Amino acid sequence: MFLNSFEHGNSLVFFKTTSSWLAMEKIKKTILWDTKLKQSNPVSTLTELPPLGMNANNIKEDYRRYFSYTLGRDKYCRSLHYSYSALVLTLRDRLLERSKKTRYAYHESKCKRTYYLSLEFLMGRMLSNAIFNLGITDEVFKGMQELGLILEEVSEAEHDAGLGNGGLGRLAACFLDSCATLQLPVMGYGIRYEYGMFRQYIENGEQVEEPDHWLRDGNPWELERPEYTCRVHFGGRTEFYRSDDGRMLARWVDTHDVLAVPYDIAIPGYGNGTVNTLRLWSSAATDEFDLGEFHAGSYPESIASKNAAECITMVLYPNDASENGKVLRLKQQYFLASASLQDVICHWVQIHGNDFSKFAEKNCFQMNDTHPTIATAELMRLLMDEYRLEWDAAWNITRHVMSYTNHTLLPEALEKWPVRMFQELLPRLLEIIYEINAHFVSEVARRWPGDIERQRRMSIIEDGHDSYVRMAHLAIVCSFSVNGVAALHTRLLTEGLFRDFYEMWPEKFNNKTNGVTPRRWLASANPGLGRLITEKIGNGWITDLSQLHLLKEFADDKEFCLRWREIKQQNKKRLAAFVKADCDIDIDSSVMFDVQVKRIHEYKRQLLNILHVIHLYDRVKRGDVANWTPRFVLFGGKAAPGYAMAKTIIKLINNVADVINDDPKINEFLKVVFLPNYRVTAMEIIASGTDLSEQISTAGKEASGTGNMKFMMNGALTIGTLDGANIEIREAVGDENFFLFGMTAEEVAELRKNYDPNAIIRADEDLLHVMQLLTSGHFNQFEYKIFDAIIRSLTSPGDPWMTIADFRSYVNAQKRVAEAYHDQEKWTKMSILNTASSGKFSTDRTISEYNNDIWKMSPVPV
Ligand code: JNB
Repeated sequence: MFLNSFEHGNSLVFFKTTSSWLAMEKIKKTILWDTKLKQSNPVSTLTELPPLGMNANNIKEDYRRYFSYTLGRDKYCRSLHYSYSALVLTLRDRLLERSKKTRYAYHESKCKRTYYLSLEFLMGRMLSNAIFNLGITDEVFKGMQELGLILEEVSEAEHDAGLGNGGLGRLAACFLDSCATLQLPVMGYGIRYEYGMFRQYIENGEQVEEPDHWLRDGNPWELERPEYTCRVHFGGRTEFYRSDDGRMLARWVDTHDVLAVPYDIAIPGYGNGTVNTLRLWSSAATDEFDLGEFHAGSYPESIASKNAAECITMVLYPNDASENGKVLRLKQQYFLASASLQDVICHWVQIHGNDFSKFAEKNCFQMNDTHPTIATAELMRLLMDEYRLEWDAAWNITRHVMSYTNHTLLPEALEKWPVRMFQELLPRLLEIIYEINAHFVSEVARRWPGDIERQRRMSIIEDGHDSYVRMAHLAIVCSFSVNGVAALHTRLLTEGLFRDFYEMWPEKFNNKTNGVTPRRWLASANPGLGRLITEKIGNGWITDLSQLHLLKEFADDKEFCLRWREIKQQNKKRLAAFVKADCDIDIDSSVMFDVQVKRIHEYKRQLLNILHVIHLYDRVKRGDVANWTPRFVLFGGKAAPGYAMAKTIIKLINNVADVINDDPKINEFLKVVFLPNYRVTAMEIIASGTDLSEQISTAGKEASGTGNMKFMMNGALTIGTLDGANIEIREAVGDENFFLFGMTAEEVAELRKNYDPNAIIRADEDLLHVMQLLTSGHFNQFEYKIFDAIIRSLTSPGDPWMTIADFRSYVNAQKRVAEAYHDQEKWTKMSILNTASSGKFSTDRTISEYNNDIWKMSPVPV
């Protein structure tokens, strides 16, 4: 007989699994953390502490105390890590002080709250952002200087918190900054991965992945909150029983449980005293042993089973557009959803008891893509099974609190889970999903009687030999709001992927064009430009980016343009030094910096860019260099470790770069670099040093893009297709300040029917040359056939990305770019107008729209 046990005090308590289930549940809950509740509240913890000082001396004093005592270092310590840690602890105190005030303000105002559920928060470094938002940059700089330290060097000791893949994860981080700055009661819930996004090295031109054990030296920002630990169930089975009041209730039994331990990170608003919270869950084993093995003498095996539990939050999945049904990933998703909902509900019950009548009025959950969407069914389970609400009451709450954001149009990125996997891992959740689906499908049937095909298309369950749970359908059915992340993306969703749902519930669908936080991506990443802007129009732009339009009147001011150009020059030098340090290649900072940094994916078409590079190389070789604009073409980005084509693209870029950079006759015209390990911290240097931003995805494929906004804000010009937010960027800055090329989404769809890339190649002499260089093995002289897969895909009539179709139009646009760069005065004016028109792309605007249309909260001043 399988037994469960848990340790209580000194005695092990044993229960037969099912018969004593209720008794055990009761006790388990109370001893999760610490049974000893405070009997009285000692007055000392209730009285307010005096506020912590914010000047250089106060910072210095605290720093020295942390360095010498808490960390125990002395004057012989050479490692910057401890200086960094001592400074973070000093700042964390100031953040915790404000965080407490913010919590009290939220509590006392009884405000509505929103929870941002996301498997990814790509925070990057947090030190300079915290200092900046606290408004003490000068004081900290001074304090450190007096201690003989350079703040910038100390900052360099921080690891990037790489808890995300790309756009979706960084968007979540920018959102948190804007929510705190707008004083909105928003809490982020995520996973505290032990290993973040892998570190990328390039060896022999190929990507090599290395684990990113970012927590190895500890994370001084986080505050462990073991008292809020909760228990997440997996496996087991469900059974029905009659409750005291005679109702039939379900319960989930024989489960394997995992503990979720929260770690909090403070999220300061800019200059307003608000500090919100990002709560990250870490998995831990319960202290229950598998006593079957225990008594059979397999003590080590029974202890080893702890590993499985601790594994859940071990590593971030490094896929940015697809995922192939791994059970560990589903565990991560449910772990996040369940722990976060339990946390919110526990807090609710503490204040309101079991009265959920106002729960929907006061709470909202924003789901970042379908990844945390199991939260919908989990909320139903908690309300019904744990708090005994009837189905209708639970459903009425669920459908009024859940909202869903879609981030991708790629069909292969739409998550679906095998029903069998669900049945094994989350049997009670599957039951609930089936019931939600039964109600839903009958609603479809009432609306479109007899339309069986529509019912089949819309069903949450995809039936077949292997059945699947379609997570996007679950998300849409259970949410009151569904949004895309750029105007085109939202339109394509309602016309394509989600058309049936749009016909059924048009009122659910809305657009929220993405943004980026101007605090990190302009003020901090480009302090030189930030100062110049403030000098001209004041500092209101930092919290109201639309004010940047005031710069337009200076676009013809000679002196202003000169200073603008000088700052760009400085930033290009900084970027060149960064490239030199990482790749040992010298770049002349007066040439055009042409940059494409983002995840490597076929739809983003790094291949189109490299085809153009090869074309430029071919032109130089042919001596076609009249009126040449020298360029430095920079690539960066990670390939998902299992995505073979993306990895081959990296190899091709590197091989082309080697041929070009090793040829002194080419070098004065062209240099190409693949920068390894692209990440948030790299972008902070790249964005401000870029002249030309490459946003060249196949139209209809890039949901929004956010890198495009960072570049624009920092005065880069864009060469781009009519895709994602590019369309809105072009509208904002005007066609004359944007280099447009390529097919529209509609033209792509039309041409697909009879696409003949080989005919296009034959008809275009330049393209023919480029393809001949590729097929002749010019870039893989001793690496036989390694680029065949790329050539096949480019020349295949079935190529979904239709790279060849846009080549001519792209090359022509690049010619216009080169000409425009010749006229530096005109270029500078266009650069100014780009920054001046970027006001819309602040996440402050995005978040205000989320709040006005979806969350409907009032700001809470602290
Ligand atoms: C993502 C992303 C999409 C799917 C998965 C993981 N999407 C990540 C990006 C879009 C950009 C857009 C940003 C922010 O909205 O990062 O989101 O600007 O255009 O590509 C994913 C992971 C695993 C399984 C399934 C999907």
